[in-house]
Amino acid sequence: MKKLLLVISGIALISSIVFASGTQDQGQNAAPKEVKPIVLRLAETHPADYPTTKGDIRFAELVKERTNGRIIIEVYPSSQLGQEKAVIEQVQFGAIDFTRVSISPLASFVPVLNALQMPYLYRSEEHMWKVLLGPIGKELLASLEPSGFIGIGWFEPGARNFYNSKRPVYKPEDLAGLKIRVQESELMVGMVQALGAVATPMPYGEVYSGLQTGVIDGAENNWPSYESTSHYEVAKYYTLDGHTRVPEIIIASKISMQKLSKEDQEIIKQAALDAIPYQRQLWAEREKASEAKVRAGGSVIIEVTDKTPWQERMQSLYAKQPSDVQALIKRIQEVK
Ligand code: GTR
Repeated sequence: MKKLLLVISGIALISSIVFASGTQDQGQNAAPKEVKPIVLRLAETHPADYPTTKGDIRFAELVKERTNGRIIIEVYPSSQLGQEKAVIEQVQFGAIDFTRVSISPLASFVPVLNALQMPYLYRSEEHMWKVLLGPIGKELLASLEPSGFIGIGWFEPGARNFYNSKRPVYKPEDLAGLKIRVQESELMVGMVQALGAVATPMPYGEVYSGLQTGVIDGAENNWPSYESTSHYEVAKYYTLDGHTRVPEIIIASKISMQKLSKEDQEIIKQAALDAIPYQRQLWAEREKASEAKVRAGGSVIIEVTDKTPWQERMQSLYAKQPSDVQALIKRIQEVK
């Protein structure tokens, strides 16, 4: 009897081992293969707490959510992946997948974009957004493709104003001879020259030391950038001439996007569009907060009541534009 019991329990043990290992095998075969997410990189020049960076992060979150974690976009803030122009080049050859940049440096690659950043072009922020979200904005996003980029979406750029460390500027003549940093953009060089100042193109990250060492006397930017970079501490005269609204854009590398399915490409585009209201909301809040901080910091803020003399100086710049840009400018002006 004892023998029989031993044999039975022996058989039971063996069969349970076989069964267990069988289910284990079966389990391994049946479980869905662990799919590694596609990890893509987005380069941003601003710090992590900046409204535009937060907009990028929202965009990345929406993509992750809507692809159930299959596509992860990692946002690299604070120019960790390089300054804007260098980053754009890397996006063009697929070494960086996405970037959020100002269209100013991008227009060196796709000159028709200049139509969107002409000085004193928009009547208001609303006018600009109507253009960006309407047929013109869509056409211009599509116009990037032959240059190796996929236009994904727009972000709020605010209005840009001149600032300098030398003197209060009330009218264009007051800028005469001042060395003003501009973005790496031919159009912006032309704009500053038309105002009688000396244009110095340089990357954003070099402006603070440029101001500090006197390599430049001034620059131009919106309230949040003037504040977040601490430029206001070294160049305290800020003139509210609002010469440009230079749309911010998210672009993807065509090489990176082509590796994704059409559905995923659509999810990415839609996610960027859906991040816009969030970025605009944060932008409006930060604009106010930055203005308050700059004023409290002792900057001298100069209001410009009559922009006519500034606008008149831009006539030659408008006249110089090629016919495709001129045609777009006309259409933009006609957007009601
Ligand atoms: C900021 C813009 C940046 C960068 C910078 C500059 O307003 O958000 O992307 O272009 O201006 O002046 O270089």
